Amino acid sequence: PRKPRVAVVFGGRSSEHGISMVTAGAVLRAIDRTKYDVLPIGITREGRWVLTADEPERMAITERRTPDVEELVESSEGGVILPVDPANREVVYSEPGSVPKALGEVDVVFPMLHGPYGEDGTLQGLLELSGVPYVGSGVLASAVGQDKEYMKRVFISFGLPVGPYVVIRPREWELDESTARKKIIDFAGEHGWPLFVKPARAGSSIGITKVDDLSGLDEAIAAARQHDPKFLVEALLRGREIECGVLEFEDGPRASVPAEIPPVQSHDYYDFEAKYIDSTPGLVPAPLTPEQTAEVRRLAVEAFDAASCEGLVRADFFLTEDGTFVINEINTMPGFTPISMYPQMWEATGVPYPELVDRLIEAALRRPTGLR
Ligand code: G1L
Repeated sequence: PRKPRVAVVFGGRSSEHGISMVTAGAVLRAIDRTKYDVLPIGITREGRWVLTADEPERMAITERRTPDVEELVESSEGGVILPVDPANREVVYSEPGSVPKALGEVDVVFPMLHGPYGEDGTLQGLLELSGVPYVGSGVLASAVGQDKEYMKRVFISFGLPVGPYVVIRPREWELDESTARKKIIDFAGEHGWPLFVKPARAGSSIGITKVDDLSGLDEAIAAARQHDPKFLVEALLRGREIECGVLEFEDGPRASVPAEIPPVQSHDYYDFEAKYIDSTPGLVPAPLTPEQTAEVRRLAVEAFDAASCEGLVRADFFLTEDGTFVINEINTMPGFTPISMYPQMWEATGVPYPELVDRLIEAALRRPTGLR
């Protein structure tokens, strides 16, 4: 019987084009070629879908330069992938001015795109309509994972512990800035400064500002609203940052050993460069009591189920000074190079990187298409 064909989709129009490509290179290297055929599909910065060379060595970072899909386009003309024909699940490749050539049936897609049109559920929706199974969460969980307001609403409704926050919606701000500002000042009166102002729907730590007092508030709001007209204000949670990975096994989701992100002095929070490229600054496993470890693993699986995640999720917590865990967020597409936190947490749990990649593909292939 023929091997299942895995299409790895990476690059894209986001600022994390290079990170996505580096990560896809690691995944391409880890896929067992005796078991699967692979189809590397790059999306250029302009948004063209192209077949790339299957040369993961050329997808690494060199002297602080990240690779670019454009450099790996197979044909000099740069043909275009017409996503997928739902009738026969064929991915089609078209050289400019020529008849499209079928690339063959795709059995599963490994989506590796960041931000809008990647991890927010839209690509997952295209794949649903195409009837092609894919790795990771579906439309709903991806969208919930991308919107900090709805993420918190889901956690709260499932009884998970969430920190104090307020949401300012686009019309609320546009119609009456001063009332919206008062809502934030009242929140600060109750929870104290500093506050964090965050765009509701932006990946990583983009557009987030720590605000020490009223004088910095308007600038922080403007920064957040550059990324999303909806924003959140959160209280500072004093305590330790603990993360936990969840992975779908044959019999359901399991949590990894947790990790601790030590506080950083240089920047106020863990930025996306640090998250995706730098070697993990985390302590794996986190130095926690057996009871704390069990508790955070239970909460991580509850968060996975609350958001209807599939495949994997990274759940991020604060262990507050009173000894209780508060869930900060989930990430349906966590940093995924072999040195990123999520793979490191599974490595420490006994699942090496190639097995992790294989389990994700297997979970996607087991999943029925359509309602589930
Ligand atoms: F498909 C998975 F496994 F769900 C998956 C896909 C993508 C896990 C992690 C990622 N991560 C990335 O693609 C990225 C961190 C490079 C950009 Cl979101």
